[in-house]
Parts: sequence; structure tokens; C-alpha cells
Amino acid sequence: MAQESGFVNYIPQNFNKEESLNRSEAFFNFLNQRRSIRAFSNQPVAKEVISNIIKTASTAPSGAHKQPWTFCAVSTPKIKSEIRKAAEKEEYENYHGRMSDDWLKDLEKFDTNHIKPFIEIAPWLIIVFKQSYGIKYGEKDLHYYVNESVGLACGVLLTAIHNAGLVALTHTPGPLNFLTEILNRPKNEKPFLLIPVGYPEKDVKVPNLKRKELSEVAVWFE
Ligand code: IYR
Repeated sequence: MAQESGFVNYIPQNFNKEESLNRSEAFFNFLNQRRSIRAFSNQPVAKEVISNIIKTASTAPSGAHKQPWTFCAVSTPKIKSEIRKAAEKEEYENYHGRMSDDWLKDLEKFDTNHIKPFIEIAPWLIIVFKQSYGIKYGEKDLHYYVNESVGLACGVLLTAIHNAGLVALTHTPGPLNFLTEILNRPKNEKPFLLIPVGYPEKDVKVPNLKRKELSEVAVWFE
């Protein structure tokens, strides 16, 4: 890691008012097109693109700048198959007893079930682990606001995926402990999200969802 000491100048972006307005509007319009996708094409994605996306996610703010995350990028078919098998086992239990009737009703509009072919079809799986603590010089290093930090990094990750013209699903076939075992992660890491990344299947359809109006999500104190 780079040496960390003292302070350096921050170079602001320096957009004028008009540029700020235009950029904020254009970025909203761009991100408003992001959708969670459950049907992928097997079209490959270059490792360099995935590297850039992970580097971008890792720019997220984190408690005491500990960056308490690990991104496992999997393209190996055998590991993807193992993950699919274990995920479907958990999802079978989720759909057949672990999720409440209300929960299942809330999911009807997505037309999902316990079968998850996209885990094998998508060219990459990014499995995000949160580090409850770090290891520095062989000693336990405290991490802070781990869930908030890793959640932020995942938001940036999804934004970077969309920016690269790719699609993803924020997938939680929980409990996720099987990922620790399959990917042989150390004790300080806990699985957080499983994110298949790639191109959508041709002519893919998505549920006709509406986003909340600004007035439903914002309260102003001017
Ligand atoms: N993990 C299951 C169920 C599921 C839960 C929620 I909350 C969703 O928004 C979507 C699905 C699955 O992935 O099918």
C-alpha cells in the first residue's frame, strides 16, 4: 500500500454552474437506465474491464479509510458451477419455507424462483466479502462501519458496471456461508453479496417498475 502520511492538495473539479446542472442531469438520466438483470448472455468480458470496475469500487469512502472489502472475481466454470449448486440449495429453502408469505408476494413481480442459471452463464461473478477486521503485520487491525463501507463500495461497483455498458444482479442467496468455503476465504472475511456481471441475454425483459418521485424520497429544509 502507498505510504500514508501528512496532507496533500485536493484538486477540485471546478465545473461552473451550468456544467454542474448539465452533468447532474445527464448522470441521473444515465443511471436511471440501470436495471437489475437476471438473464445473462455468455459473451465474455475482458479481465481488464473487471479490474477497472473493482478499482473503481475500491475508491468508495470507508471507516478510517480501512477499505474493509475483498472482491473475488470468478470466471472459472468449475467454481461457478459449485457456487450455483450451493446457492440453489439455499434458495430452495428460502422459497420453500424460510421466506414469509408476504415476502414471497412482494417478489411475485420479479417472477423469480430457486433456480439460478445466470450464476453459470454470466462470464464473471464478483463475490464481495466484508472484512470484520483486518490483519496488519500479523496483528488484528480494527475496522469501523464495515457494513456501511462495503455497502457504499457495492454501490460504486454497480455504477461502474453500468458505466462500462455491462449489467449485474445484486444477488443474496443467503445464508452465504458456502462462499467462504468454496472461495477459501480467511476467518476475518464474511460474504456480503454475489454479483454476476456480463451482458444481458438478447431481448431480455425486466419488470415494469417505477422509481419513487423525488417528493417521495427527499425532504427539504431550505
Ligand atoms: N434471494 C432470492 C430472493 C429474493 C429476495 C429479494 I428482497 C429480492 O429483491 C429478490 C429475490 C433470489 O434471489 O431469488
